[in-house]
Amino acid sequence: RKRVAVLISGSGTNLQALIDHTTEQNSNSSAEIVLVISNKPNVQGLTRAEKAGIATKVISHKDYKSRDDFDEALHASLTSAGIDIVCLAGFMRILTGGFVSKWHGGFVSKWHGKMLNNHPSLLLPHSRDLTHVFVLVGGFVSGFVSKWHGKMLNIHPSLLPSFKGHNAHEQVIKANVRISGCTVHFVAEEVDGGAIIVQESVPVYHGDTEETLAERVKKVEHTAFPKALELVASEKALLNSDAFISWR
Ligand code: 3YE
Repeated sequence: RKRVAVLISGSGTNLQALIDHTTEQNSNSSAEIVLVISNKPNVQGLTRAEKAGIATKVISHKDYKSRDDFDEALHASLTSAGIDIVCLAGFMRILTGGFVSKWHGGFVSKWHGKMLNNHPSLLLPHSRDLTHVFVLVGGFVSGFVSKWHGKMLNIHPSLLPSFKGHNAHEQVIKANVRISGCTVHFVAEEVDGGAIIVQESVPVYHGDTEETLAERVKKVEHTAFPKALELVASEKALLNSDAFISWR
């Protein structure tokens, strides 16, 4: 079973759905939640984790002087706990490109500076193709592949790519659309911009408020997130280096 960490900032209702799904008897889940990290102390999600016997940790962004430092502390905790997959469940921090995405540094390969190459001194006409091949293994060579590329999921309360950002329900109501829902996607550098794994829709009713809509969307979040985690943990949805998903 894949070792999963869930990152939260609040009440942890999606965390609870993930806990229920992975611990349900006969669920045969490919995932096991072993760590819950909150960037805020004393939130209800931490209590939910404790009740389920899951290790918890508070890493407050306020204790770090830069985003890179905060993300590095997250990375260190996730790595030392042997985490395979990270779920952002109501986690409200924007993560740095170095932490989440493919072509940015931050965590340098073991082999960076330790590998010698006998480069042909004559540049042949087709050497551009050779360069391309070289770029494909660039992650191994230069370490410009985050460990978390394709291993980190986020849930967003709208049908992406519409209504990105923190106030999705407000945007949905203002736009007068009649359908909304939720999206679970891989985390890429662009916030709410990564490849989509699962979406579920709900109607938007005349007279809906942010609260009534949020409540309806929450219900489908609680089925969509476990479904997406299962697809990733069982390797049925694999994120390629080109940021598209291969489905098996
Ligand atoms: N980071 C990247 N890509 C993603 N974080 C989340 C998803 C996701 C990601 O796809 N690179 C709202 C964040 C939006 C916001 O403005 N946050 C502030 C802090 C606000 C606070 O602490 O309450 C900030 O400066 O980070 C997770 C969802 C992010 C939601």
